[in-house]
Amino acid sequence: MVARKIASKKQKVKKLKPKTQGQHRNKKPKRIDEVTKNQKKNTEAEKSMLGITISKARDFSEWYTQVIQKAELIEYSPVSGCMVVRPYAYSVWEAVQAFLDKEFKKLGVQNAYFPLLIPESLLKKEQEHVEGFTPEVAWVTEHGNTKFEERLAIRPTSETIMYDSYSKWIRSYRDLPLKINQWCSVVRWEFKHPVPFLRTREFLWQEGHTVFATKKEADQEVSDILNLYARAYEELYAIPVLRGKKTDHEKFAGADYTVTIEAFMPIGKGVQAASAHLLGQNFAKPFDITYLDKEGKRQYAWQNSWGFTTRSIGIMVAIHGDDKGLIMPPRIAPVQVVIVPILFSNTPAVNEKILQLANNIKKELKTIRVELDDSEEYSPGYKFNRWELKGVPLRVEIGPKDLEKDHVILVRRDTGVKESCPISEVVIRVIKLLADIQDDLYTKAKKFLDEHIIKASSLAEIKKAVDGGNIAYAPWCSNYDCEAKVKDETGAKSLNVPFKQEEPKGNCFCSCGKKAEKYVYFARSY
Ligand code: 86X
Repeated sequence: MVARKIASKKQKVKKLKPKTQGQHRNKKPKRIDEVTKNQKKNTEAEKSMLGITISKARDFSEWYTQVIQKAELIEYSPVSGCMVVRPYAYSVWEAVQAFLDKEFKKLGVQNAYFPLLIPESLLKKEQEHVEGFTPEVAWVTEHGNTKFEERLAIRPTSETIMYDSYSKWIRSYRDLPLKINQWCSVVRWEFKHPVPFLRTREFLWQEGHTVFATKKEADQEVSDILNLYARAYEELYAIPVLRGKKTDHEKFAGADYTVTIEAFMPIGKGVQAASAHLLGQNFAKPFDITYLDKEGKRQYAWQNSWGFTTRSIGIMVAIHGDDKGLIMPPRIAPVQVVIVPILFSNTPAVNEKILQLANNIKKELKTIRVELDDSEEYSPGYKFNRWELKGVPLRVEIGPKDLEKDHVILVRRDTGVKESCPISEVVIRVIKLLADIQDDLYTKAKKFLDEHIIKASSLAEIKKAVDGGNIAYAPWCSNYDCEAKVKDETGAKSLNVPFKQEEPKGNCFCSCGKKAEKYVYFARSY
């Protein structure tokens, strides 16, 4: 099934030129021995320019910074904390967007667009939700040289501006449910060190804002949306996630409760991957979102909000990448297969045949996102490195020897495993390999996650687990005091309280003497 999904995705990707040019131009086809010699030289020189110069295990943060730039995902901007999302990264976002948007529509959600600028009075209408965030709000204070009478916030999230409209639109039970989503960017002036995708001051997201007559419907939707978010991570990004409820202390202040999916970074930190909130009637009251029920009685409506961001791209880079660069899971890879013809022969007729075959294979793989790298400026070795850096899941090599044998070479990006494949079987084999790569990336990440969840029944054990770069899974009495002790003594936060868990036996981890009610995950986090 995965194979079919991969095959049905059509996406066009702009051909990207490497930044580094000049030294290694092999304009004319060369003799094989000559090229092999040069090629070796090239690889060394090229590596230092194009390749990743630090290992992921040695210095993760430097590795990440190099990968996202060298793979042409982002460009830094003149404003700290803002970034340019380049076509190669935007294409990933479009794939995830397409999936989520389709699923939202199946749930009856419509897209709309609300203003970027929010008057201060409106933003502050629901105090509880804005209070903690005030220092993060960016303001527009003037036009030309004239000050505004009231400052305008650049939206950090759109609850207030949307609910101002909702209060006008909702009159009776017949107007419900109301389900609106918007795709946009938001600005939050974070003070922590910015990291592209993972923590930026402006980021792209979708925010869904829905209104129901009953809490029951709202509860159901929160659960449906979180499942959808989990599917985007697990099925598209090949990233396993932990589903659960935030503790009261970690939930969004404007919500009755918050549910999240959490992912696990290779440096041993948790990271919130997406969230959905049951807002209850916390916004309905200040914004006067009421409806007349069937008996003609006025009732406050029930609301949800939920969001998914480009942080997901950063999590994917961090989890799957290796010392050669990115590894893109096939289902969201802008280029799923790259064909590299090896034009070494000094017989133009042979090169011609290789190119013809390469073009034929490209045509046959029409349901797959294929790039044929037939540029004459670069050596095959250079091309291999470049497409590996960009994380293309599968490479097809076609050389003179392959031509003779009616075979091509297929090389997996994730394992480096090479195989020879008869030309007549290329399509079916490529589809199978892409599905395998997708599954294997997930399995590998799942194994890594599972191995790093450590059961801990005391504060000391939690400390040991999180100090070792793990997630602690600990029995908890549900009181904030005990949760706060973990933060104070280890620096770790609670990630969430998993939905699926066994009945905890015994007492709370912190020796408060109370009976444990639930298991909770703790980890250092982003
Ligand atoms: C919380 C809540 C919620 C819709 C989501 O998590 C998903 C999509 N919104 C967002 N939040 C704020 O409300 C917030 C408010 C201000 Cl004023 C701010 F500066 C930063 C904020 N950050 C998060």
